[in-house]
Amino acid sequence: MMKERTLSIIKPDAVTKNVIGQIYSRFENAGLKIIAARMVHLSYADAEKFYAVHKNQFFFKNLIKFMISGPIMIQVLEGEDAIAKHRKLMGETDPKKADKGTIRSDFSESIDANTIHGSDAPKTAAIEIAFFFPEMNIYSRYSITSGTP
Ligand code: IDP
Ligand code: MG
Repeated sequence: MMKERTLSIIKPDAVTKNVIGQIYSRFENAGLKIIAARMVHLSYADAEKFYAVHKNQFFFKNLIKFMISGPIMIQVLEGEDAIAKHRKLMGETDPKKADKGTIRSDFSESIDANTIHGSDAPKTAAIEIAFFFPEMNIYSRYSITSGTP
């Protein structure tokens, strides 16, 4: 187990539904700390840049259109195994396949409007966090002296 950071995005469908707080509670109840946050309405160009790894996928255009359809809530989460913990809270990409009680099972309408993004590995987490937040705007609550998050 390791203290990690992950990038989490509450997508336009969930911001529209006004469930940011409900989703934040799930992070906190799972032991994850919100150490940076901002609301953003992405430009087409920035959404394309953020999702560049998917640019050859058939769903790319739809994904970009959806991600710029309204404001999103972006946060950095910190905690033990934050990446896997957050992915577990999210559930499968397709909400129809997501376990009951996961964010996507409870809030998502479709695989396109699937409520939440989460980094999938330490390397991508670092890249995605740096895309939205300079280090000076991240407020780690990990104590170096006690070694506990
Ligand atoms: P993830 O969000 O669970 O990590 P990825 O495979 O990284 O899933 O895909 C990124 C996003 O692209 C998904 O969250 C979803 O919004 C969209 N997406 C992925 N696969 C499909 C698909 O088969 N049809 C439509 N949209 C998809
Ligand atoms: Mg992904």
